[in-house]
Amino acid sequence: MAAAPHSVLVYYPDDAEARRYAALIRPPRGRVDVHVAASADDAARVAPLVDVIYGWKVPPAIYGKADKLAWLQVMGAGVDWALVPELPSRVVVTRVPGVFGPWMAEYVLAWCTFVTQRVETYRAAQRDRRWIDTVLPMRLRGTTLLVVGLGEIGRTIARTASAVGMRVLGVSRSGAAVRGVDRVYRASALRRALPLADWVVITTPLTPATRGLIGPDELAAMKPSAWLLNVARGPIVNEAALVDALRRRSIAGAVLDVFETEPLPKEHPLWGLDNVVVTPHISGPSTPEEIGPVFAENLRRFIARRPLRHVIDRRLGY
Ligand code: OXD
Repeated sequence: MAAAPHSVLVYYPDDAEARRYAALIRPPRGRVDVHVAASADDAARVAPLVDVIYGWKVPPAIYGKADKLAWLQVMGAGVDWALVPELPSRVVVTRVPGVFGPWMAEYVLAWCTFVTQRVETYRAAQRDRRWIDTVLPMRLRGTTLLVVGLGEIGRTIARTASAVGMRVLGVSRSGAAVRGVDRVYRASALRRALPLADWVVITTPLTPATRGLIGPDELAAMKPSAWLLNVARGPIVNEAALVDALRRRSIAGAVLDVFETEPLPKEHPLWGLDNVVVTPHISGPSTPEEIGPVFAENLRRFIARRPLRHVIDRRLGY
């Protein structure tokens, strides 16, 4: 039988999950062959055949063999892992719009509320059968949330926070006004914005410009009562400086979903700090059901030779 005109590699470093993504691809009959791989070796075997990769954490070594590759659709929120020097410049990279912001907005509000509703205090009292009616929760309404990175995810978090009465400030490269954000600061003015916030939420992509963006000086600029929430990438925050700030309680606490090294090593000090919440990179999960329709629409365009949607700017890194 003749090969179909297009060939897609579905790559996910877990076989069952790779198959779940592949099962939802319904290309027009005879137009697309679908290959599934969960290891670098399996991916390398089919790499010369494919013009499309639909993947997560694709091993860069396979690009050298993927001479026909024209399009990479990433399955996650961040594209930093995809923009490796091995990826040929002709390859168009597309992202997933609209999926992660709502998840992350719920995550951020949940953990802010975890703090204001003093969840740990009441649960601890319950375990001891203590009735602590002198301890009251705090209001979330009226507190100030600073979103560092006003892309689609940051804007969704900003809207959600504003809907529950939080005052929302933002930081972006341009400093341009954004609906629902009271004031947007340019990235160069980050340190002026930080002292105003009760919550600092990191949503910026990891690029050379944002690596280490939150270092000792930025942490020192935050209020001692403020919490840092990172749902973006670990290396945007200087982890050693953060541990130091948390130990000295120069900030109140941190909710961290991402780390310099993942999984967070067992011996890492962040595990043991009582003012830190560690979650295992789950604030914006990828599911085949949510990502599949985005890929399907672009696959139809690819087959019809129409321009792809949600193309990232490889120079900017997002
Ligand atoms: C990511 C994701 O890009 O979890 O980190 O989607």
